[in-house]
Amino acid sequence: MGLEIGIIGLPNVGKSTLFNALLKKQAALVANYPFATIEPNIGVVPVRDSRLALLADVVKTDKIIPATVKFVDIAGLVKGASTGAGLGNKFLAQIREVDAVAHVIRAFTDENIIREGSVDPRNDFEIIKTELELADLESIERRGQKRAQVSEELQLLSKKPMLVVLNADEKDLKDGSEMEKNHAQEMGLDRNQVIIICAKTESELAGLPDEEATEYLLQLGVEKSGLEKLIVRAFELLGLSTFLTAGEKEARAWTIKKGTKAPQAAGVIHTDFEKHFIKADVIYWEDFVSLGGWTKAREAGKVRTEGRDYVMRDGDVVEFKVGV
Ligand SMILES: Nc1nc2c(ncn2[C@@H]2O[C@H](COP(=O)(O)OP(=O)(O)O)[C@@H](O)[C@H]2O)c(=O)[nH]1
Ligand SMILES: [Mg+2]
Repeated sequence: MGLEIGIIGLPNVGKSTLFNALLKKQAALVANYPFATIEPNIGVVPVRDSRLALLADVVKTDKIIPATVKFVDIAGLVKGASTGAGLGNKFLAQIREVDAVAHVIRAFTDENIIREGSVDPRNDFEIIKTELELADLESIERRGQKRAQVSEELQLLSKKPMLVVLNADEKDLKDGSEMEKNHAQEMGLDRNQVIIICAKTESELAGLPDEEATEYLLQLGVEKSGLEKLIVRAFELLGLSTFLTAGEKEARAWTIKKGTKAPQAAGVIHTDFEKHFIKADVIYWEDFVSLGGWTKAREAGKVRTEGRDYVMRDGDVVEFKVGV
């Protein structure tokens, strides 16, 4: 199960700048793990997870496969889009397909860059929200059905889980958390739905080697890059969680919904694994690392055997036993 996030927003707010930062990250990922064909408006980036390197070290493998997030650059949203020619079908379909939308809003100050329809964060937020609601109404009318019925079968755009990405000035990052809180309040959103980033800074960070990027972040007075923060918040918003596998072949992270039980988690690795699930050997990653891997952990009696009803915990290292 991969997480998919669609990037939307008015023109000239920094969507492409942010997306290009993503593509730089993708280039680094592809260098290690060749992907199949990739479309120009799609960027797949790794989810940073420091646990993987520790696991890889213990099981003596060089191969680390992080969980990934797929970003889709969804262009074409302007004020009046839903009333005029109507939002393009492609645009609507793209939004429907993603798990969540990241709504980029301009909050940087640069007089040289024209505000194309953008006024201020609150207003821009309302414009997009209205367009999505109008698009929903239009599709409801087109169906000619009763609203209550339709809302059940239609995936309403305005109900999509949403993160608001405020593209601010670099100097704003340091006190980002306060700014996030204030804007969230103003927009009537949950505090965790608003994220301050600086797209320009992201673009620079994405081009740097890890150590230099860390140094840069330190200078800015922030812990995580904007992209990392965005990914973490999206996981929280959608209630996602991660389990891990570690063997001779690779150390790997897998994305599941919180509350997923062992057989369904096994099914994320391979659909047959769910069908033929027998049991799961489970140990928390910290214990796995401190004990020194599967064999020693088993000798110490720290590996639990769990059955069909076991609810996976974030950070579990698992070996699924499946029949044939
Ligand atoms: N000062 C400043 N300019 C930015 C920032 N992000 C984007 N821009 C500029 O704003 C303009 C529009 O950005 P772009 O990413 O193309 O916007 P899009 O239309 O939403 O894709 C470009 O000239 C960018 O260089 C930022 O964080 N700070
Ligand atoms: Mg663009």
